[in-house]
Amino acid sequence: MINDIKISKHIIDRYFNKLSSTLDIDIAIVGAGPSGLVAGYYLAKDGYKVSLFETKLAPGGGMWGGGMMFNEIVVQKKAIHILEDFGIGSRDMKEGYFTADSVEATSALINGAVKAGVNIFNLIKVVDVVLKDNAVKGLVLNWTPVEYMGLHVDPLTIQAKKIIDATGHPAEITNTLVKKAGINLNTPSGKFEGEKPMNAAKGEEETVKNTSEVFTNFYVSGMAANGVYGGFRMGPIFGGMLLSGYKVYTLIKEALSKE
Ligand code: 48F
Repeated sequence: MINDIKISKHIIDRYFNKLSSTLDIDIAIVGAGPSGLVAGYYLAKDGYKVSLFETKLAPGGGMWGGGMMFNEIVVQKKAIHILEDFGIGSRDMKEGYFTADSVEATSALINGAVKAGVNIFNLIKVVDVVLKDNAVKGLVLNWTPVEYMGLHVDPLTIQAKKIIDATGHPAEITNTLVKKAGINLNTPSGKFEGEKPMNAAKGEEETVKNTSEVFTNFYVSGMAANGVYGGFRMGPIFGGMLLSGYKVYTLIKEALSKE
């Protein structure tokens, strides 16, 4: 006979194992959009301990809705190898542009990341970072509903060797770091530059170029990288996001191999 209390017990036991094994990890990623999921996938495949925090119920970020809710995305040729790694089908649309079903693509990125070993925590909002010895050393977490309802509940903290801000357009974690700690970023001005308007060609290139360690142990990827460095937006073409996730993976792998 199915026992109601056993159902609860197994969920609670399993979740708390997952949560306590996340207290001290190699890489913590904030935001389960395409760049965060791709970075997590490759890092976990290499054997690193990776957790990813997503404030919303459903991971996937801005990829589900395609362009203006037409649930198709465009991916340029040079990023197709990443779609292939995740088993995502794409259709040649001509002139070097491919299309993919955004629901298939998003669900496959999530599934791939989880299967590779990324611990995804949805419904958890990252509200701050741990700053010690002029380096980012961890993240401060709270339940999304606590933040949403403005409840006065203190957060909990985890530590990680490397942190990725993959929060998309708002670059929320970098913003918080700059506002609260007044630090200088590795941008040309040392400041948070702010995203520029639409220019897909430039935006796509800049997303990958701007993906970098913007403060000690602290990396930006995807649209957050463009927000921090003052890059252009690009709309529903996603090759840059995928390649940015791949780039931040290579940067972190290289940095960790030297430690
Ligand atoms: O925005 P998002 O998809 O980030 P991305 O990987 O991709 C950008 C594209 O989707 C699109 C675009 C491409 O042409 O312009 O916008 O850069 O995903 C960011 C995720 O971060 C979550 C948010 O809910 C979203 O799913 N997020 C934002 N702030 C927090 C957060 C936070 N403080 N804590 C946890 N998750």
